[in-house]
Amino acid sequence: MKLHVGLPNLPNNDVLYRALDDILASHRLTNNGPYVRKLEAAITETLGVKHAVAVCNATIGLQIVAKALGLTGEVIMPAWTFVATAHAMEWIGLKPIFCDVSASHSIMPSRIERLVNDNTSAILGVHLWGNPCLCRTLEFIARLHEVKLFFDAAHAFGCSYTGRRVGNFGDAEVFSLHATKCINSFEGGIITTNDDELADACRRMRNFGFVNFDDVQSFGTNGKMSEIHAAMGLAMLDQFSQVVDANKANFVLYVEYLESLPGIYILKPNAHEDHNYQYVVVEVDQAAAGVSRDAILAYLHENNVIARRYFYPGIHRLPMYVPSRALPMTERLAERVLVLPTGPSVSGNDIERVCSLIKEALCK
Ligand code: T4K
Repeated sequence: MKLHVGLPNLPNNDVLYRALDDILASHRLTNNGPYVRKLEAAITETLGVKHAVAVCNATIGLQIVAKALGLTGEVIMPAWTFVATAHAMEWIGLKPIFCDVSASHSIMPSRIERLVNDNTSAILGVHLWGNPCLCRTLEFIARLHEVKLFFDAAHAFGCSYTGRRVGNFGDAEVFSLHATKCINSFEGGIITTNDDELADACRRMRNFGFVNFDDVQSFGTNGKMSEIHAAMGLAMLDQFSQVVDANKANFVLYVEYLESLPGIYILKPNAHEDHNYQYVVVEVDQAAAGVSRDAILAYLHENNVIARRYFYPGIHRLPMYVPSRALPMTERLAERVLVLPTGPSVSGNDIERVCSLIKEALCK
């Protein structure tokens, strides 16, 4: 049996089947129906944010926010992220300007200052692995340079920064509810903001620019979430705390097994903040481990553990983005990071097996 990174968490089947019956009986399948509105209300409540706008995925969500903010020219962002962050901007004619990250894997505020110029319209931070950026510092820099600030919060549902839930920082934030995320709606995304006008613009733009039945007030796209997607999101939201508990227990076990291994460092979230523990991220220091990250990865794959080297090689090294300046920390992480399987379906025995395989790989 293969162990995957990102095996979807599943809801209570009966809850979902009942919702499907209800949706079919109502004939309301999409276009801001009651399940979408209920999901949005539940998320505003959970995150303590004023507005949540459900969309079909986070990639489209990022584009809608960028359009609603009226961005032009350049957007400063990390290259150490999933390719969607940058592709979303390129696809709507904005130019990603890649900034290096710090050892915590988040965009480095001091480097942003060097990249801001007259063409910069925004900073796009990424709360990678659920670890929040230095949001307050970024808010200060954005204000100072009069540029917009938004966040790719794809990994960060339920995480907090300075005691405040992610979803409340910058002009807007965008979560992913993709199947591989800790709460999923099959596919889906959520835009959050505390700005009334921005929320209105996002709602309009996810529905072709429509306000009411036949009043098109702006350009827009089809970024709507359907009712069955929202029902899945609601069913998963009900189980969110169990998912986090299971992830956290797994994380603690991984730390226990891996901490003493030479050259294997586990990335630890800030214990004083809320976290979803949805990714178990280790860094392999080849000099200390005596073996490369890729050798460990290959050994795990040979043994049916489908660990991942997210997000190799860094977006700035992808052919469609070259030429790009060197980003030393991004390159270092791209050579070292290994993401291990977790989630409620991964047992303590599974984790023991994964860690034993890593140990064997070190001794080969
Ligand atoms: N920003 C960031 C920082 C992101 O990480 C992402 C998405 C986005 C933005 C964009 O969000 P969305 O537009 O997707 O809402 C996955 C996901 O496709 C992607 O959503 C996610 N990040 C990224 C980190 O991971 P892959 O290519 O690694 O997924 P895949 O298909 O290899 O799935 C992982 C494993 O899970 C597989 O080995 C098998 C298993 N699996 C997967 C799916 C989808 C299943 O068993 N069943 C399934 O239905 O990209």
